[in-house]
Amino acid sequence: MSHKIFSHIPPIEYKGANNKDPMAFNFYEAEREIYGKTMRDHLRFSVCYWHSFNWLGNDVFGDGAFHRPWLTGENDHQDALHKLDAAFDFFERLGASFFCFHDVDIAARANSVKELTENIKKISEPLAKKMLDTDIKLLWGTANLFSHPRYMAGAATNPNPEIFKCAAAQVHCMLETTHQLNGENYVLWGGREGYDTLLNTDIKQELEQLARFLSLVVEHKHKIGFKGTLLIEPKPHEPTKHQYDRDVATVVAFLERYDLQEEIKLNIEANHATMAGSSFEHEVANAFALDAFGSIDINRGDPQNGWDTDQFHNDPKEIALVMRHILLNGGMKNGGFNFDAKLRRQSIDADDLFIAHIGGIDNLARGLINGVKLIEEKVLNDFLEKRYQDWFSEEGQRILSGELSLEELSKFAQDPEPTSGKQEFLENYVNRIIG
Ligand code: XLS
Ligand code: CA
Ligand code: CA
Repeated sequence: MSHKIFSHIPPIEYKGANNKDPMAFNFYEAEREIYGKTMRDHLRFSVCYWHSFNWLGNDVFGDGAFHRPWLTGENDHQDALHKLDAAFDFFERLGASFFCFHDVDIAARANSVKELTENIKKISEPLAKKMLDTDIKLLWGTANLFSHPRYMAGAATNPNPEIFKCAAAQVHCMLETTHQLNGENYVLWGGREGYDTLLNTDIKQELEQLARFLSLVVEHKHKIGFKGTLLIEPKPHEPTKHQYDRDVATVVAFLERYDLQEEIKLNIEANHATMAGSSFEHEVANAFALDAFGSIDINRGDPQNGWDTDQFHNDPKEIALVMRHILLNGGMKNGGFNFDAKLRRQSIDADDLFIAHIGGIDNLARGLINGVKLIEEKVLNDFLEKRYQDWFSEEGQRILSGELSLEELSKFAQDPEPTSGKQEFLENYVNRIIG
């Protein structure tokens, strides 16, 4: 069976920073404690089903290039079982504690929403057994509301309420499945919740539909007693020209308008941030500032093109800066780092899937170590504290509390001595620490 493709690979181990074995970790020591928590519990990394087990390496110009014996083309229940075996074999050898999947990733191919629901039920039992036997947990579940042609004009935002009902059926099924599998979160990515042209689109109407849909999901979550967090995953475009959930700030404003901000948090994907013209660090910091942080999909784009290349993240400096925000805000709670990342089409060896994840995990571990250094050395925090200290003076507090009017403030206004923002000093410092 599927085991064959990974059976030559021993469990991946930590072998130290200077070890040259590409099938070992240089930085990730699962049980190493940092601030009273193991690295494993800090990172809570997850492997995704779709890129790693459901994709043959096909792209818009070419066919599948990978050897994935469970993707026979039949896509029946046998294939789904075969895939399940292969996926858990991979998770175990890698030492992953979490995974994520869409409904269609895990189940046999269906011709209708009803059949999909039945297929999910059928695979749920062997899946639950695998999870129990291996102690591998579900970081989040989600429904694919973008691949089937019925969703070409959106799911919740479709002009046809019949399609809204299909989306409701899929989410109903997957929310319950996620709940049964003790999933820690449930993700809603608005893949086609947007438009290709305003010539055929009523934005106001579609936003109302989207808000209604999300309220229904919230209601059902409480009805079944699901304790996980509901997460929206922002992305500015692709597949549609414009997606309503374009970035953190847009989603938070939308949630507040419909009074959903306490119920729904955000799953931030690194490359979606860059596609939106922001940095990954900005999106994470903004989510914390707006009290909306939930989880992370970790990957990267390509600086020379603007599309969603979903590559494995490999910039330790960026991770260290992001990690600093996460640690300063109390660490990952029920979120995690999900590898929503895929191999390059030429990476056809079974080992490549391991090497990609090993690199991604090591990159996170290294970022964690360096993030801690940035915090311990206090240079950045001391600088920030000093920069804002006058706001904590008596007068600063009176301004913030609203005690002083515009008129009163204008009476005492006088130009202070300018101070330096010290950007280059801070950049040099960070480079020295992380270098
Ligand atoms: C696509 C998204 C998608 C979500 C889950 O760009 O990243 O994979 O994470 O539907
Ligand atoms: Ca994603
Ligand atoms: Ca992506």
